[in-house]
Amino acid sequence: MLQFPSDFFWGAATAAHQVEGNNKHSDFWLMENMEGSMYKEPSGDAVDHYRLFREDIGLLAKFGLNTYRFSIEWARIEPEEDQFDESAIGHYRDVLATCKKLNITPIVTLHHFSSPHWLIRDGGWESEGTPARFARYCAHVMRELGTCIPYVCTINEANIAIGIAKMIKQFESGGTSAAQVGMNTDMQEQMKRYYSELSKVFGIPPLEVQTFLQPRTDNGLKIIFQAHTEARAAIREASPHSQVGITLSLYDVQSVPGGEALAAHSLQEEFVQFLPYLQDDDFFGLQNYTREIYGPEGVLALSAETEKTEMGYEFYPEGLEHVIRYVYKHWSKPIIITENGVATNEDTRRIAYIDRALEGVHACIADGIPVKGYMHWSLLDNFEWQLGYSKRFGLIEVDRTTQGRNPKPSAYHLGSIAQMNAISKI
Ligand code: GCO
Repeated sequence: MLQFPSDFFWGAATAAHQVEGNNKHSDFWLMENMEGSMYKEPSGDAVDHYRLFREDIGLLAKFGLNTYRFSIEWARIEPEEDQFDESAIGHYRDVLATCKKLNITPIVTLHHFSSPHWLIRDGGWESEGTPARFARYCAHVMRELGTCIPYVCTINEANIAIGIAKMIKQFESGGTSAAQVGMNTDMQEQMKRYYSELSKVFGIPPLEVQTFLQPRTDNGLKIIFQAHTEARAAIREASPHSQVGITLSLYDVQSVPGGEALAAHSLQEEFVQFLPYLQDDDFFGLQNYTREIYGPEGVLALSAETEKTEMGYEFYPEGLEHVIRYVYKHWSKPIIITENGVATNEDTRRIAYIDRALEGVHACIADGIPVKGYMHWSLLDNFEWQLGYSKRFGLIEVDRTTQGRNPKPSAYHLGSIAQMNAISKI
């Protein structure tokens, strides 16, 4: 058995909008429910985690895991600008209390893709006012709940806009990449309709609609950097003991001869350019799902024989080890794997993915890399954004007609690895 450090965080992750249900004050709610929505289906009740969180965290503990990464929903805490909802704070206080009761360490994310719709009406993620607004919300949460939050991530996948811009460019130039499988076809027409409807529902001109999951201008990128640094300062002031970080989504970037420059450019854009803004962070949240191989013309298409996940990504758990080693070249503070997982309907493949990914994590730790925890994405099958409920990332299956939970063997598998490590230390 692989021996991990005794204080290793073994966990699973969720994001509020993907599991809670009825996140009605968020931008996503408007986008999912509007005419001509690009969403496969609306999130609706999701998997009712807002009501069933006790059961879900109870299951996580029962599997043998010791950490739960979840997000607090800005649109619930501050449904209208500067109006904070005490009942939403109370809800998350209960979630944190449940973790405490079950000896589960919470890792809290303060922004996981969705934003309050008022923020978008006011310029969203291209507005100079957004960093201060985000920091004010973070300060409020941390003043209220910080004593129960040991680890906090400001922004989830702060680099996602770069990946989205790349995906759109590749799509337009007729290329293919793992990331774009699952996107709707006829993209330009859809985008036109989408933007005109967006404009209607947000009540602002189409080009002013700037949600988080859109390509960013250089100015928008600066706003993200600033949102993180201002939030970090606000969190430290409100809750000095909480460890602060960010999460970035990173492919294992590889190249074949002729693709080296493009691969290096990709790493620069998606990772290296963020580093100056993270120097004061306490940890780095690393998220990885697969690899991308660059050739002279861009990302190579996957061959027909390649094993693919439900997302159309290459099944490649070894990517995690490679990305950890790459990050460590630039980052010597603690690393937490805040997401890693696979969309599949064959749970045996999830088990294989977990085992192979953990072998890589273990090898990194053995080489002295400070990896402090592994959060599997995801605790529950959930709302995979534009792709709706069709992608199964969960350790727990959910019957959305009854909201009944059915843990998969992979849940017990991951939990038993955690448990064996805990027991062997006694
Ligand atoms: C992300 C998000 C998650 C996704 C997951 C699977 O990484 O995009 O953090 O919300 O659901 O990655 O695609």
